Amino acid sequence: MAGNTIGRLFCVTSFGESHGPAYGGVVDGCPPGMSLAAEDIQRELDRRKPGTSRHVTQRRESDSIEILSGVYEGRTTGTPIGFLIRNEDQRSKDYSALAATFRPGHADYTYWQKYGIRDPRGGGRASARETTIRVAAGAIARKWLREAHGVVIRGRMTRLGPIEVPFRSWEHAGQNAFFAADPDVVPRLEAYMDELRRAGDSCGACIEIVAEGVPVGWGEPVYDRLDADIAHAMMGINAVKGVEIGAGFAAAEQRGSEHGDELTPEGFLSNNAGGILGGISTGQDVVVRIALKPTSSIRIPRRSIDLQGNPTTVETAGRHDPCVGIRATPIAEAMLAIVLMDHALRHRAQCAGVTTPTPRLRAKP
Ligand code: EPS
Repeated sequence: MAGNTIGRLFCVTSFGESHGPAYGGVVDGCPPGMSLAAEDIQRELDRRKPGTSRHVTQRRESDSIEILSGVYEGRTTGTPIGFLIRNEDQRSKDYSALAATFRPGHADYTYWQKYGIRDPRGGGRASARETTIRVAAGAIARKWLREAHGVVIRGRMTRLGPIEVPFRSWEHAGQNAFFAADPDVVPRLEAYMDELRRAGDSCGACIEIVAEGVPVGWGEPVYDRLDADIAHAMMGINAVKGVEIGAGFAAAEQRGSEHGDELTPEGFLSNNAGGILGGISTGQDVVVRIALKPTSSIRIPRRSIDLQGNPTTVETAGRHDPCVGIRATPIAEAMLAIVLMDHALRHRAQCAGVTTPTPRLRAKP
């Protein structure tokens, strides 16, 4: 009802605010018997955490996970997995001026009008720091998906502001602060970010996430299509303004003779569908792209209003990501994992015994 839970059979709930004592999550529905240690989750959290390069917020958070329940002698028990990540480096005075106005492009205004009360410190519930919980829950999902189905989920930045980031190889995406899969572009990205930071401005980014090894059949038509649930999960990430699956918006420019992925005994010949047809996975790679807006907390003065509606200007002090997209790759990977695991369990519940005479086609070679 209140929008803090995602998933039906693999069900993730988060709570917490950026300047409260902690964030926490509950993952309900994880099958019993999977080995799970805090380190399995910590590894993923460390990919997202702040302060890891000069291009992101300098807030110092260890993002250390404490597992509170649902694991006994190193294995999941099938009961709710509760966990906590304590906030360690709040600097709430940075936000005192913001309590009386609204940052253009931020949730300040809508939270205030909706609830009539808001915690302005660090953006409160609207803070991108909530994504720690998504990454922690996603770490559980991706471990289960890998072990139970051989699914591998990877992500990379495809655009930083005006700079397109080409693909060279997945291994490079894990070796720089931008999750860029081409090391040659990194100096340009760094120079762009250094200039942007000096100007006190911010920029957007695009991320691509690919899930390999998803079998044919996951997804529940008609309202819970796999692509609809992926879009729901991705749009739920702070700052996301666009989602594409497969050919995405470019599909509008294609002809049917070009778009439809031909089937041959050797497999599909292309993947414009992004691995999903009729809301059900095809067995090809699930390919998702998201666009993130520029961060709204910038040092450049912008016009706004005060609580009485009088004109004012706002400029945001404090520690902020000049581009939230730089840390978005592990978050988007996690959201895809959460959705895929939910649908894997749902498919197993209704259709586990289904067989057909038709061979399962290989993904595009
Ligand atoms: C955020 C504002 C900043 C960021 C924070 C997200 O918080 P603060 O002003 O308290 O430093 O540092 O990001 C994180 C701490 C994090 O872990 O991602 C916001 O408004 O979204």
